[in-house]
Amino acid sequence: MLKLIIGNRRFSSWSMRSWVLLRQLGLEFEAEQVPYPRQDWAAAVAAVHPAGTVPVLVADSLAVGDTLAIAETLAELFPDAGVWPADRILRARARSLCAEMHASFGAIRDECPFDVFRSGEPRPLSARGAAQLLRVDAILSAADAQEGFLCGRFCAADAFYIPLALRVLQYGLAVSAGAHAYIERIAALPAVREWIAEAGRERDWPPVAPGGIRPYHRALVCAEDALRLARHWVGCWNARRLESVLDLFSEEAVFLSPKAEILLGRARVEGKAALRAYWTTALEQIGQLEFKLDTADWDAASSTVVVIYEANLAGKRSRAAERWVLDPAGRIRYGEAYYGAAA
Ligand SMILES: N[C@@H](CCC(=O)N[C@@H](CS)C(=O)NCC(=O)O)C(=O)O
Repeated sequence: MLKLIIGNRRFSSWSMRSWVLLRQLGLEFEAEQVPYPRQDWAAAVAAVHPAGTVPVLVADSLAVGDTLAIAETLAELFPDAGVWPADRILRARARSLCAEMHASFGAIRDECPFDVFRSGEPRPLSARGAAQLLRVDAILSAADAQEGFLCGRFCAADAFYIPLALRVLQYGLAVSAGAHAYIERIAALPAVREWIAEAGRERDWPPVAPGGIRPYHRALVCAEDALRLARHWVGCWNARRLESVLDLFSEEAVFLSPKAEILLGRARVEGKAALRAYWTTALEQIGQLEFKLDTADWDAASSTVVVIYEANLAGKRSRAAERWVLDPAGRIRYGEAYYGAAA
């Protein structure tokens, strides 16, 4: 049985290429994941193949590193599977596109790191990135009008461009209608949907459609996640959507705040029901409430998010901060509010 060694489905775009190729062509294999973060990640991967990157295809005594070599090996092992098109001209085009993907588009890849769960919030590209996107657009929009793929039927070329195509959705990049039509088609492929669904299960994240609204109830893994969570929290408060704020907290959450001490006579509020009662009363009494986000940061080791913002409560503006400790499902299990100098 073939084995494919892969990284995290959320981030590992190269793993996705080989995995989707195998799956979409209906080839039998099993996937073995070396997940991040793991202290000995590099050593664990290097033990399979000295290049130390994923994916690696393991076939009997062979360990093949690198997506291009994996595609060629699969074509050799399964000559009728359609890794490359049967037509010589289309085959040359497919190989050329794969090689181009392999060697190019560095600016887009650096500026827009692959993230299955990114919501589509637009990110401006540098001039280099924008020039590369024009080339990507030309490639994707030239997909075969009848068959719908880059070189006739689905083949390695499509698998190689999938992560780039999904970045267009993840980062709200502007492309032509033709390229968009191809991207939508590729995002709907069963193998692509399966990869995304499994990415959701890896960390107990609910499955999301590519480019869909990102759910907040899941583990955070980077500073950008923390910032997005903080933006969501500020937006909920400013819209006075108390239930949406409470939704971010676990049932047993504990919250500590000097404002609670003034209002309730004790700083510590325990449990979601008590939090709901406290904030309902606070909202009624305060009248005006407006938060402006300054920054948010994330400490992976302690699963802690720190949010710095400006609070305008009943017309009194002050610098403020919150510290949230998250549970494994990404909900706030402990929160603390701090108020600083007048803003
Ligand atoms: N050229 C390689 C690139 C593979 C690659 O860079 N994979 C990333 C994960 S998406 C990796 O293993 N990075 C770890 C590292 O470079 O140490 C291929 O086509 O497979």
